[in-house]
Amino acid sequence: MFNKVLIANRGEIALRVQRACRELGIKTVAVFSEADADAKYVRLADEAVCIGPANSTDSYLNIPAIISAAEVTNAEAIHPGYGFLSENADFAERAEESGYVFIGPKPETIRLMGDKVSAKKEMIDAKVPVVRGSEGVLPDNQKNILSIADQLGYPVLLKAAGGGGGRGMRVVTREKDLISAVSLTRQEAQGAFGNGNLYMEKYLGNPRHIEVQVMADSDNNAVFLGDRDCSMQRRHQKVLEEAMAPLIPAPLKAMIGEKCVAACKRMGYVGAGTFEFLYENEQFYFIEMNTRLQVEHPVTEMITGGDLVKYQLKVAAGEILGINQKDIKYRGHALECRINAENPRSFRPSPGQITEWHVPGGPGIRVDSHVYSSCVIPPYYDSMIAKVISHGSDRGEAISRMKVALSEMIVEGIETNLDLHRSLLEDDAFVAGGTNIHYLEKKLAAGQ
Ligand code: MV4
Repeated sequence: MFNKVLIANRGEIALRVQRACRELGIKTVAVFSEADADAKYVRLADEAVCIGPANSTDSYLNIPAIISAAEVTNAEAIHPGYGFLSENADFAERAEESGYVFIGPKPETIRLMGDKVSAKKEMIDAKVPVVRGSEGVLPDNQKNILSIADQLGYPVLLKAAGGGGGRGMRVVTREKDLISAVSLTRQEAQGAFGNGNLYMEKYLGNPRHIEVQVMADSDNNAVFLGDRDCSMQRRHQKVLEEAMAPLIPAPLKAMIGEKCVAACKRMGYVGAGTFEFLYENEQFYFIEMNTRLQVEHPVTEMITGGDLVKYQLKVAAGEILGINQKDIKYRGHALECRINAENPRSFRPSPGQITEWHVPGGPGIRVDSHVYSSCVIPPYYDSMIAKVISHGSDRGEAISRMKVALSEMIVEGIETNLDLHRSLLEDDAFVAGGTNIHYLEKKLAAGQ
């Protein structure tokens, strides 16, 4: 096992990774920007290195500064967390060239999944079901583009190969809009990702967003650790997640899980990964793969009893996973509410000083947060300040426990989305389970 790991991230995930390291007897190096000098994760780390000014471009995205921090502290490995450089293949490559283990899949795997066209091709080859669409990159020829859309039937969705997570997409409902939509989306993609390649898919109207968690070691062992439902979202920001996804037949889940495992083995995947699917009319359609640990990993940990970060550290150090698929047992149900520092009506970030901070507790409650009373939430980064996770013997108990938890939670000095979560937990459609990706936005638009 490693002696010392550098954590190339901030906030709650920096603390989460630090805790796993400490359990395994690994020393930790925190890196921080000038805005995070007083952060909890900085104080708790064995060592801390300032890597630049508040702006993430100059600090948490500054590859040379992070590699230098690893050099001066003699770290052996780098954990990228989520966001920032976690899915940057160049960062993974440069870390390895400088002699550090990147805690994640190989750079070529990150690159393969980062290009959404090559990712989709890989899944087709691995027999993972995908959304019907153009085979590969859209051609330049207008007639060919029109004929692909004609075969799929409208509406179609244009997606950028360099996009992902909802960036670089456009729905086209009529043939007469297609050509201008292609050139506009291409221009936007070229500007945003430096890659004008597009692909086209049949647009699914009312899907759910279901994802499968996988974990693989360097000896080509791979398992899936159940699934999550992340349909409750607004503008591609997840709000509330759960494991497992409700109301999906177990045999269908087992089938899709096995296909994800086969895909991992086929590409020599190492580490934690997530296969994202759309789920509509009892069918799964692959959309993207995330080659990192995800924000919502705790709900999977609650139902499986495993520690995903410890698994990541183990397989990165070259140890075998040591878990067989048949030994993975699912227990109960878990929910995660993302608590954000934001205005409850405009959803704009609400940074500032937290004057009162009381976190909930009790049976089945876990709070992952880097926040403390009197701390200042800087305006430069993501507005998530805590994840409240509940676990119960079934979905009903997980909901009840979450309601009690949120009724105890007090955050003062800044605005939060706590009331949104409280109302969602009382929402009949949410309580019934299985709401689709548009549900929350429609509910908010209706002013509920
Ligand atoms: C889609 C889709 C409908 N049909 N693809 C958005 C994020 C990116 N990961 C893929 N996304 C979508 N792809 C087809 N063929 C609808 C979405 C989508 C969505 C997906 C997951 C979670 C939230 C979403 C919100 C809007 C659109």
